[in-house]
Amino acid sequence: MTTDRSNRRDYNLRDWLSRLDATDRLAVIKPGAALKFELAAIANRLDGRQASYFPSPGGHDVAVVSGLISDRAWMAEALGLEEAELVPAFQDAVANPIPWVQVEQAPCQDVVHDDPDLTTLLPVPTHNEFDSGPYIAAGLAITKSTKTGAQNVSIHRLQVSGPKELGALLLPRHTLAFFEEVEKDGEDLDIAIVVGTSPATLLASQAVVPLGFDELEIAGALGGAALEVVKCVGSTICVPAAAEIVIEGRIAANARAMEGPFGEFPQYYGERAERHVIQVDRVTHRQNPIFHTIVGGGLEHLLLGAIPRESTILSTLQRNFNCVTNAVLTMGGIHRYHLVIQVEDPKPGEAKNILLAAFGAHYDIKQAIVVDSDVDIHDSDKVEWAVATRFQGDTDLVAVHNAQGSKLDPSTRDGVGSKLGYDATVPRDAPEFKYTTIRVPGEDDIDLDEKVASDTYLKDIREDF
Ligand SMILES: [Mn+2]
Repeated sequence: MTTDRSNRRDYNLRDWLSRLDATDRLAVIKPGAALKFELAAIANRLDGRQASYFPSPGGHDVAVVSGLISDRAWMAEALGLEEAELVPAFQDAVANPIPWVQVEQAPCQDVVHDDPDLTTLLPVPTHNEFDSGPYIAAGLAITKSTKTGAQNVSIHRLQVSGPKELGALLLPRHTLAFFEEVEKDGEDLDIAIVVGTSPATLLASQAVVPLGFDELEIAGALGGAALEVVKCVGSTICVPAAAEIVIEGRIAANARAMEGPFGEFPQYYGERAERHVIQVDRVTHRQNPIFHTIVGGGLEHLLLGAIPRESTILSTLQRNFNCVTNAVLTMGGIHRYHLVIQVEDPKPGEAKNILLAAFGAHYDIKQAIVVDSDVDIHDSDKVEWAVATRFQGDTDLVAVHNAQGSKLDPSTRDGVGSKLGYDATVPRDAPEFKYTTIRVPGEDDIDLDEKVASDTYLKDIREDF
């Protein structure tokens, strides 16, 4: 499974902004939009149509951008791909990562602040109504295992708690694993938070891959060339050289503080609780840096999770089931919880096995539907039609109760809930005509311009009405 990378185009952030601008997809916002609510309000109103660029938000001299990638087609374009190539390209990048190359000098270290005050240095916005305050929402957190030296990249919501303090939600994944390796000995863990990277790096950061995979190597493969990185000023962590802003610090051992609430992807708030604390030592940035923010619950937030998850889920399913051709996390299921799987000629009963495997592929998945190859899985009406006409609750339903789900789904019991699977494929032993879909011969070939009457002919007809 290798993809042709010759046409690959990895836009860096600034080139991508120029591309959006040149194609009427970048709204430049007048100076003065307030960082609290107003910036997010404008970004949300433009979400999916235009990215929003604030050259001087709230009187700040650092620009903010939001909505960089709020459509699958935009993401494909930013990587020099067709939309249908996006998930296969991500699968390929995960399977064939490209090691990064280290450079000595990098734009992201043009300016160095050794005594930064996060409350004034960066234009950090407050997004949703009950957010506890300003959040760095699009920061790529890079850490390094003290055991193996492997790096990890992930995005965590980061509350600005003080001039040099961030509150972080670390889910039980890789950043937390690296931190727990050192916290037991009372040691802090170095961290770099990178704001403003290429679309490829942003997408790669969300890869659902095992511990030990460096997502920056996936970013390189996705972009078609090794990523250039530079060593942090105060640690051995390597960060993308072309990044806009790098916040260097440490996840503090034996420190916890209140964090949240924060508006999350399910369109509800992540709750306030005792969370990890990051002490900030330094901020480096480009000349005239651009601060990227992802408004919680917006299309950019949803989409960045969707593509990498679809890729991993599809790879997992395809390892065991030859008949699986495609999978999509639907928008209605906030690109996390509801999955549609397409199959080509499954064996009797196989759809049920696929459903069970889907529940194991990612704990977030709550509902999965298997459909045949004649159903467009990107069209929710077509998927619903398949359920309406090819599914019966007594024979085609798989239900698993008291399973691990998403803690951010408010209907779960602290992340424990039910999973439902629908086999909406045509039964293999059904009489053929029973499921023959209706079709008017020649419908697709009709040239309406040729068949629909012109005005002069109509005049005569209308006199007969
Ligand atoms: Mn990881």
